[in-house]
Amino acid sequence: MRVESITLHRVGMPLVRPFETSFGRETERDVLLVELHTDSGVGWGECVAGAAPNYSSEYVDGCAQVIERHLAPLLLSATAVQARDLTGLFAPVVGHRMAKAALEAAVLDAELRASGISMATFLGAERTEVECGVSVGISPTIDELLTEVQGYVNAGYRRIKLKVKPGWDIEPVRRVRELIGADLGLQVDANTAYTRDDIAHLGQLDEFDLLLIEQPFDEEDIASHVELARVISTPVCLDESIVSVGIAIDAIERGATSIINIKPGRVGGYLPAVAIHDACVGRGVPVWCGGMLETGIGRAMNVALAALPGFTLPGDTSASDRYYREDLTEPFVLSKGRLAVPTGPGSGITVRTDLVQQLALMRPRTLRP
Ligand code: OSB
Ligand code: MG
Repeated sequence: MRVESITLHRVGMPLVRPFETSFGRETERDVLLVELHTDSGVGWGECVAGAAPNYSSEYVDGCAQVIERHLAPLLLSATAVQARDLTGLFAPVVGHRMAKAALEAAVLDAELRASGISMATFLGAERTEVECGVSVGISPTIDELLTEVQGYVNAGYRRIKLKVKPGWDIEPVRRVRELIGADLGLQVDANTAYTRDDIAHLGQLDEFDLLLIEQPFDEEDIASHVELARVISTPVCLDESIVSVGIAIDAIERGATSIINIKPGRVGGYLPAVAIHDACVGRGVPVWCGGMLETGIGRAMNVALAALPGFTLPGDTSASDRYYREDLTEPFVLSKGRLAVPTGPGSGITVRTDLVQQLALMRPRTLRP
């Protein structure tokens, strides 16, 4: 396949409600989309970077620039390219995994559409639907949190994830556990908001029978996660720290993490995500599919990934209406707490280019050889 042009779109997607984490509050998702034209058809990819570099060092403007100046020229100069060649092709650019992943997704989509194979089949999916959880932001009050959680329980979500931070942890978790009862899965995500000094404090979470505690400490601080895992019974799960298969294996072997959140954008793409999945399966470590408030474009591929056999915990693969009033694709609709894995070629969805245009934050930029 030869890439003829790469068009970068920037879309402002209003969220149905603000999403607050320990690192910030978002009311609109600023999304970078990649539209690839090749000699065998079109492909789309979504970049998961946020507007500000507060979840990871990557952010939307930076991704757009590294794609435009460094990655697109490599892709546009390749005479024949497949998704599996991209790690090598992009190797001269250090890091910038979210930018690389957006291009990888578009290449995969184009390549699979051209050969009539679904993303799910290509990645090795074994299920036709996936169990869904929902990630619940920090609320102004516990009462508002309980109302929001009750809405998700009523909608059928299979597990609840609460965002926590110092000052918003033990009490909200206690009240939500009381509300949802003992049988529904509950977990927390701190997005690096704690330090090693908080280990005893975090131990208080053990009484709530949580599925896991996600990334309490800094992304580069594997050692503190090892310390925490030694003293609490709640499993420790890493998100931000896991940027490659090598780091995943190291963190597992050191005892820092016993469950891994896999986000394709964070690890450089769907193929690296599958490599981490395989490494985890080989070591008996369960994985689940994280989310970055994706539109239907990224969601379709995440749902395909989440259908692989090692994804044994419900993911942050929620329905379109948990995020957006109108999605950029046909909506993903929850049915009995599950989403159906798309079956069509490539990601299987149809991009609503009218909406991409309507919500555009800038004029699309087309890059050619
Ligand atoms: O840490 O998992 C996270 C959203 C943006 C950045 C980081 C995270 C999240 C979520 C939302 O938790 C997951 C989703 O529903 O897409
Ligand atoms: Mg997380």
